[in-house]
Amino acid sequence: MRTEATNRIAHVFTLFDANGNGVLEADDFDLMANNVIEAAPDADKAAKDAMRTAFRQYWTTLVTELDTNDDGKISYEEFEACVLSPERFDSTIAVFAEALAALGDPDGDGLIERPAFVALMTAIGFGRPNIDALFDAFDPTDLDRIQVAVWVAAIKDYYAPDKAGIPGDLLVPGPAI
Ligand SMILES: [Ca+2]
Ligand SMILES: [Ca+2]
Repeated sequence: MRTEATNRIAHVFTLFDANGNGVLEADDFDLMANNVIEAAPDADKAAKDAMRTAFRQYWTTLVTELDTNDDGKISYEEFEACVLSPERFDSTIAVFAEALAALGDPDGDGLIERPAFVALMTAIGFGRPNIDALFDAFDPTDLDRIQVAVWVAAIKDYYAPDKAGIPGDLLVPGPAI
């Protein structure tokens, strides 16, 4: 596994622990779903429902695949194993990525404006400089928009154990920024 992949996973673990108690549990994903949906006021109900379902599926997959000690919570040590067998998470990550990107594109034109992107990523908990660096790495148009498909692909790459030097690395706080 690449160090960069470990750093990405470690960062997302801290963000997904939305209630800050050091482990992931169902509550964290409900909390995160609410925060993210609130950050996309222009999205329609179907898109919001899809996001909520995607967060639930994400949690269900984690607890099914990774809860080694069977306590209904995912510790960081348990979570780390998700990058060791990415094929077990591909479909869940794909559903999550599509739902998140769809929230950022309420008019369905396949493009996401920077303020919508910033609002969603801030709701997840990423830092503003990191969010802007990522958006810039997606090669925005003259009107400061990025393609939905580019973002979806980047979310999938974020979890890939063998990838380094990718835009997603810009989300990890540290000297790279
Ligand atoms: Ca927690
Ligand atoms: Ca556990």
